[in-house]
Amino acid sequence: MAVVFQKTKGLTDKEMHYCPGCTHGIIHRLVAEVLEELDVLGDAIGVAPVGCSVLAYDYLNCDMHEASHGRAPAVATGIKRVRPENVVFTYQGDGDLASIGTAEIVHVAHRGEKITTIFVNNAIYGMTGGQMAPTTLIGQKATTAPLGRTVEHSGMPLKVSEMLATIDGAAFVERVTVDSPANVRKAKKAIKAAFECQLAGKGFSIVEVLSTCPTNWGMSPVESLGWLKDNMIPYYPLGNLRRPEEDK
Ligand SMILES: Cc1ncc(C[n+]2csc(CCOP(=O)(O)OP(=O)(O)O)c2C)c(N)n1
Ligand code: SF4
Repeated sequence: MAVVFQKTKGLTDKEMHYCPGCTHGIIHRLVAEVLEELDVLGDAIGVAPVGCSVLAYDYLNCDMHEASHGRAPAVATGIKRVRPENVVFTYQGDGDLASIGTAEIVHVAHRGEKITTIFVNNAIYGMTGGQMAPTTLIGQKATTAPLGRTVEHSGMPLKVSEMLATIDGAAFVERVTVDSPANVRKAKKAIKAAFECQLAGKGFSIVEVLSTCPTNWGMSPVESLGWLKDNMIPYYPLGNLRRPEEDK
């Protein structure tokens, strides 16, 4: 019988701990499928963050390292420099990357480190109970912004991909989401292109994935996908912001 669907070798058999409707699991699978399809599972070294995806090291079936508090890009830099033959990537949430570790991601892009970052933007701190993140939208409620975020108090939400795309060392920058089957396919294509950029030695590559946090948004899984589409995509438009010259 023809096999039409099977589990990717890129994921372990360990049951994931994510809340129902959380899209971290989908994004894990896309990263795992891409590593398998590029035949680099045996050469890949991932760096996990703090946040809900801290346990990515248990789920991705490649060598993994842990880095605390936004330092994943710095740790990945060290790994890639001593092992340039390996495929090195970080997997980070928006609290980890856009708040605690802003400096690390800016400087890794600035230096043009040949690593890949998967940046999961769910507009809130998930693991620690729904505090406001730099990416929280105006009017969005968070435990540290119970009346909703205001510009006066917190400034506008930080557009990380737009910021990184201005940096010369950033070779590939794209924003995607996983709210529909069509967008899941586009997200996988971008993740693959980012890893291919690293394999071609072209510089730093990052894919921002707009994600859900039904638990801290206080919504059902279906409602949270609708909220992402109606509120996040208009402020964080999908698409490629930077790719190597010859790929344009
Ligand atoms: C320096 C520092 N500040 C805060 C924390 C607490 N902390 C751990 S995980 C986390 C939130 C992570 O949120 P995010 O990166 O958005 O990931 P998510 O849980 O939403 O996937 C925070 C604030 C910490 N461990 N260290
Ligand atoms: S708290 Fe939010 S980000 Fe964390 S697993 Fe649950 S839904 Fe996902």
